[in-house]
Amino acid sequence: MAAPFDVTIRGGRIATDRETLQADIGVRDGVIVAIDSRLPPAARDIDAAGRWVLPGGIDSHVHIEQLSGMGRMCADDFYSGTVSAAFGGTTTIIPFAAQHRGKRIPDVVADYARRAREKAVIDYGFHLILADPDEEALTQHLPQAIRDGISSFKVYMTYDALKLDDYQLLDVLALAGREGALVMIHAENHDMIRWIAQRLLERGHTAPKFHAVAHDAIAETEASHRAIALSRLVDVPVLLVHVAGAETVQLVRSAQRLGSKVYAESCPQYLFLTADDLDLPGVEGAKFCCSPPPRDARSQEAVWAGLKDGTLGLYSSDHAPYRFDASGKLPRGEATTFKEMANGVPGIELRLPLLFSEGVQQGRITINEFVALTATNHARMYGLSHCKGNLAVGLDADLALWNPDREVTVSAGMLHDNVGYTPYEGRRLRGWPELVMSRGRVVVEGDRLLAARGSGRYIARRSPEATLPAAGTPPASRLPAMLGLQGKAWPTL
Ligand code: DUC
Ligand code: ZN
Ligand code: ZN
Repeated sequence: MAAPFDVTIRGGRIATDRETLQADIGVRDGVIVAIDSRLPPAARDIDAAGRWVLPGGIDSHVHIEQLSGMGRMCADDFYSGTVSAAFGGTTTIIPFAAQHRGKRIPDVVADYARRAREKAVIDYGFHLILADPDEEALTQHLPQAIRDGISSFKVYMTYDALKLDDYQLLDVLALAGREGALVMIHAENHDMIRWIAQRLLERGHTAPKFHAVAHDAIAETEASHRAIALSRLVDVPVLLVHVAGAETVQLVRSAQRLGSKVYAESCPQYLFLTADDLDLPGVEGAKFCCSPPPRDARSQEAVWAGLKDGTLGLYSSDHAPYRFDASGKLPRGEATTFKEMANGVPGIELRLPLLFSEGVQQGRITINEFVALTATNHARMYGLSHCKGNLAVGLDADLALWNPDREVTVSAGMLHDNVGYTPYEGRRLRGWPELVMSRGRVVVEGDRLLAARGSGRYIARRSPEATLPAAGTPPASRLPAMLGLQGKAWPTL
């Protein structure tokens, strides 16, 4: 008789977002079909004794093969980006299909889809970056994109080439409410940043460290507050991406307690870096420049607390890979000012090892919180939980075997991205994903890549299915009823 499973993962400690158990996992046709003690032998048995068996990470904020608002191309294409993700224990990514003004959304989506199809080694979906929400986009192209599985869009409150005004943000929110999509917001006050930057440059303050001065935490908090107010006005949820500052964490927590439908994400750079890292000789600090910038020790603690208590439900990398040369960070070499450097840091491969080592191993979060923050909540928020984000019968066999005792000293040379440096150089981490499986295929084993270029699949996402808990009843805006804006109901977990 043929073995009942293609693969059995035997004897590991399994963690889901809710529980921890010692059991075997049986996989057939790429799907988990059994979780039980002592499953029968399979065509291939993988020994997981002494290992954590965790859901493969979902990284829902990555920039891959994307042209930035400043016209700079990312260093990673869909091959190097997904290979790097896989080596870090991530099995699904949601990068952006980035619209620039004047470009038609269907063309943008088709272009990204083709490039990803040819190169990705793990599964992926897409968000849209929406820079031009004109009538045709709002009435035809966005509803079609949502039907095609792109159920979230990112919009910007800053950057000359991308910024939407409040009127446009309300248009986008209203559409998302009608169609059951999620709006992700880059919340920074554009004019505050522009105003400070102009004065810094006039005084000859051009070094990378002034990026963090220009992107003051107040600019983040003000825009976040405004985004929440716009969301309340039309009664449509928002997700604040890359929350950096202590005040913004507190703002989100208070808004959630009042019942606002605001969700929030943070990233490794806000746990492990501060603005002081930008203060290096010459232009070296450009390697640590992202927007919003890393802040201070108090904000790091606030982000940890927010991840722990659920205020920040998502932990993503915001992998925005730019090389330390004219193609990315330094268009004018040593003369490059902080306004000209590409914004973004790499993190797709180290996102999980950093949180595992400094969060789980240091006792700041539990292993189940790790799973929720890195996989399950992303699946719920972004309409993937019918197939991804946990270890359960019926879900894709996307998982990683973590050796909790493996010690690693981070260096750029060990990573698989195409960036050439890492902001985490020299850090000592404990715990590493040694075997990574995507839909039942072993894609990484030790230092070997076993997946073929183009073997990742596009996943059409559904509407976000659930929200994170909201404590109160929102002070209701009567506007949605008066304007006929009611859309999809958003259940509470
Ligand atoms: N916003 C991002 O989300 N990523 C990189 C830079 C930025 O401004
Ligand atoms: Zn952003
Ligand atoms: Zn980003």
